[in-house]
Amino acid sequence: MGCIVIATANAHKVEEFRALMGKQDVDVKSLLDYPHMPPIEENGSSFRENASIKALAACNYCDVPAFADDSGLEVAALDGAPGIYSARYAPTAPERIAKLLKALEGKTDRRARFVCVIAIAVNGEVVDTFEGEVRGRIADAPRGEGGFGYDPVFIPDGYDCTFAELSAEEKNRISHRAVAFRKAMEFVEDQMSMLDNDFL
Ligand code: ITT
Repeated sequence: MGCIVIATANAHKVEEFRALMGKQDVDVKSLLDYPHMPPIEENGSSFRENASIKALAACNYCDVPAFADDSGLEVAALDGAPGIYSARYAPTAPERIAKLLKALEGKTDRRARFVCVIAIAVNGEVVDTFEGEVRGRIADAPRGEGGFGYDPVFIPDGYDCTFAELSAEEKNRISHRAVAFRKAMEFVEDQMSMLDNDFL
């Protein structure tokens, strides 16, 4: 069985990736399994750059192929904010949501999208990146207990409920992460020979 590392310390992302991986014959680790790894400085200016930085750092430190996810919420009426700063918009998830709702007070345009870029690094090199998005709108108030981050205020197009009100299976069918992940897995299946780690 091969091994890969998901270059994230976000337990919710790890859980979603594990579910997306399904029952592939691969040992999936995350940065939670490498508590002594120095923190990665995410100083890129795009989701793609930050995903690449994380994938490379994890691949080099853990010495196995790495998948990294950089993701966030872009809100049209806020010119794309919080965007790559989604995790740093405020100290905690409820505070981030409160700040977002306040910034949107009185605005009728509630359009938003979640974006995810997955970077794959193998043998010290980023081999490719894959982007996924899901479009939707920001709810007037938080609803639901599932998911994480901005899920309680994000209503995907075609739905009346928030991501936090969907089952984990449904979110994992339509999310930005799921779209990017499916593209990444198509690439991996095509390019298996590049991954010298018995990956898959
Ligand atoms: P890692 O860098 O360790 O992966 P992180 O949480 O800091 O963890 P990011 O830098 O990619 O990850 O920030 C992503 C933020 O965007 C995340 O903390 C959430 O606030 C938000 N976000 C991303 N995907 C989300 C999702 O599926 N549901 C809700 N919020 C999400």
